[in-house]
Amino acid sequence: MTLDDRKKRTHNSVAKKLYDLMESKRSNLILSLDVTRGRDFFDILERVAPHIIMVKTHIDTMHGFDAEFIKRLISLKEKHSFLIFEDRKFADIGNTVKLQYTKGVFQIIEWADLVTAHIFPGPGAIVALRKAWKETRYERGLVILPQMTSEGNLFSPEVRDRALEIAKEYCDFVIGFIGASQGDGSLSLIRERAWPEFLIFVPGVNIQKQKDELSQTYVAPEMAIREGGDIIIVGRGIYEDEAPERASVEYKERAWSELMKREQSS
Ligand code: 5BU
Repeated sequence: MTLDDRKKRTHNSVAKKLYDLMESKRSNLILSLDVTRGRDFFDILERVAPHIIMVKTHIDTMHGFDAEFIKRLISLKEKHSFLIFEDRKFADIGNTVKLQYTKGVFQIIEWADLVTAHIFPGPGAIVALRKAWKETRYERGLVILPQMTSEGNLFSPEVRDRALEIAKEYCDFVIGFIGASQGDGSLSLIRERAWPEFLIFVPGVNIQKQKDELSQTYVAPEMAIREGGDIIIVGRGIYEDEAPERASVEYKERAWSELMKREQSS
């Protein structure tokens, strides 16, 4: 199926926008901008923004977070056409995740197009996040986790299968999955079993390294896509490079040409 065919099947407007951005920017790259100072954040984002379809944040790691940060982020989003993905990994009872999504210092629902959630607490957490979204007029979506990229993680085939079911059940809100490309076929299995419209986002992508010193594992962009990922998530491979823009172009071109190859051969 082409990206366009897949786009037509989706039930969520954020997923539609992502498909559109992929086609218009010819990119399937997300920048995971895990720098903790606003100055560095905006300096790198300004340079890399033309090449990405989304920036991924861990907003609770940002020094001096305030409303001004969000204003600046949204103005860059409008200037360069990308979406915002807060990797919050919600993992509590429904009532608590709803509060975490909508209230407090960060008020994530106000500015993040997409967020992540674990399914360990059961579907109540997903139901609650979806309910919070339905109480607004915003276009929002959710990505759930059937896998992780860290070594020794405790994810199981049971969690993977349940994630696939939950995504189908709440397909107006859940737009896809975080996938971990480990060369063992488990990511391909998710791709085969998931509806085609679901997007698979693959972190743990780095051209220089196989792992970091804190159990993160990496594959090359080509492997992430070949195994069934649609979109790669790259952090340190870009923002720690001495030329982040050049690095982002390399990741973008390698991931995009692999995706086009996959699309043509399917
Ligand atoms: P890195 O610098 O490219 O290693 O950053 C990877 C990012 O993706 C980082 O923000 C992680 O929190 C995120 N991530 C991940 O690495 N692996 C996972 O399984 C999930 C998220 Br879920």
